[in-house]
Amino acid sequence: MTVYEGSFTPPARPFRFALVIARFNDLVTEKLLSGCQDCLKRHGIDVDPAGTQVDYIWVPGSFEVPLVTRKLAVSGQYDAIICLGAVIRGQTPHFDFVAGEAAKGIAAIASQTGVPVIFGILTTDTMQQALERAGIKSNHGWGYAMNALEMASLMRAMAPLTTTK
Ligand code: INI
Repeated sequence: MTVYEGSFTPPARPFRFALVIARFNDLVTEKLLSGCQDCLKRHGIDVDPAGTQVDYIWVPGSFEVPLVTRKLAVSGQYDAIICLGAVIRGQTPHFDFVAGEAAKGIAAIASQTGVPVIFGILTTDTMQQALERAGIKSNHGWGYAMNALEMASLMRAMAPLTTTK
């Protein structure tokens, strides 16, 4: 039997990532983005928007994330896509619709296209909780980037399983 797992060593053929970022609650999402970029950079990825390894796509809110992510996934250009958003409950039922659609949409895209899509959409009751997860206590953006690196690497390691003989 074989063990398949991702590694964090930069591969010979560089990875390409797309980051989809919601502007809504950008006080939070910009911090998640910084954490993400910091992690990617420290793992040898060129995060410069003018470079060839990371593309950045801004959308109005988390609800719009799946539409854009699907387009990116089917393009076949990316080893993984990281989705960043912050849905904060407040006093409105809007939260459940926005968070639910974003989660459902992202899960469906990954399973339908075979491209790893990282669910980096914080869902919290308060802005304070969101900020704590975006850098005040720890930055979940860093973890999302680690997940993308691991999944991108794992997909390449598993490539022999999908090669037809
Ligand atoms: N979008 C978010 O990303 N987070 C939220 O907390 C949020 N709330 O609470 O309303 C939110 N709404 C906007 C939504 O994502 C769409 O952009 C909008 O409904 C237009 O389709």
